[in-house]
Amino acid sequence: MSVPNRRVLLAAPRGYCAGVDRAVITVEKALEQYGAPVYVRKQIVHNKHVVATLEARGAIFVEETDEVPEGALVVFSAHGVSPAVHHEAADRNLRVIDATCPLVTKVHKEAVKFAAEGYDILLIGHRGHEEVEGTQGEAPEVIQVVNDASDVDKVEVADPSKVIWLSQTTLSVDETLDTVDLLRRRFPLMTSPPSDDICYATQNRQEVVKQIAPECDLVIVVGSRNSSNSVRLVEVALDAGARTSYLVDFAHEIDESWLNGVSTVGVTSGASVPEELVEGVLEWLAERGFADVELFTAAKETLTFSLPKELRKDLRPAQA
Ligand code: 0O3
Ligand code: SF4
Repeated sequence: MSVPNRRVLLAAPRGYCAGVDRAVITVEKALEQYGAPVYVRKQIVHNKHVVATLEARGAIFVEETDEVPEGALVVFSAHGVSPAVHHEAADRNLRVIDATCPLVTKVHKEAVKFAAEGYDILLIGHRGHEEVEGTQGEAPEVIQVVNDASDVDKVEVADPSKVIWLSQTTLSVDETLDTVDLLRRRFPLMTSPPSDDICYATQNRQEVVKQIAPECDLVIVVGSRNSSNSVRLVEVALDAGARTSYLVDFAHEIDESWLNGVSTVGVTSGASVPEELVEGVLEWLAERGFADVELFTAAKETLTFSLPKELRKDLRPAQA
């Protein structure tokens, strides 16, 4: 039932990016091809529902490779791993399928290249996040993590003319540029990454939220608490003028009171979120008079990635 003056602005793009799609399909196809159990180091992507669904099909999620039986199959998550993790897996004779997103691998390669050229690398990102640990592990002796503005003054470099900043792929674009400005005040000769490290999907999801937020009394972001890119969407919505914004994994987590005095609700989802969860939110809203849904598109996405080579070699051509 739609009620006059109540509407939903549905953001596009939202939900799965190319790297998440590839990683989730990798685990599904590994289960089909080799049978359960398939071990997965860390959550394949940071989404409760995805992890629970794959678990129900026979995936076993572990924190570290030493929890995987010798010789078993392990998938590395989309967020990437350090070379040390590859070595640990080889030491245990594990069969590895690496589902690291190619856009995360791109940042790893930048880290290796600039470390070899003698740069100090300032990696802007969240300390403790898997992606940051993986990238830092490529050259730990020359990579310092800059978690936020408060870290800028703590950075120490060997040669201020040989410094480069790199970043995690899922940060707030605006906040990162602010941190870069602060770093540049300390290191005016600092080099920038050869291309954007914050990936196309992160940027597009933030851009559309920025465009709809000023019109929204409430923005609901579907995503999990440990999903960096999803959490950033709530922050971006509030910064861009949404009156309120909340992150929910599922429709049943929405609080009825959030709708008090609300006429326009923005809806979006993080890069690790299956569309069925957004559909659940739209149904929940429609039942409360928000049945009028306007799609707001800020960009078209067409990128896809081929499956990891370790899996492709075992698949029939039609499956790969
Ligand atoms: O990195 P983040 O916490 O946002 O991870 P998600 O939610 O799994 O989304 C996919 C992003 C990714 C694999 C690294 O870029
Ligand atoms: Fe890859 Fe970007 Fe998706 Fe991360 S958010 S998995 S970098 S496409």
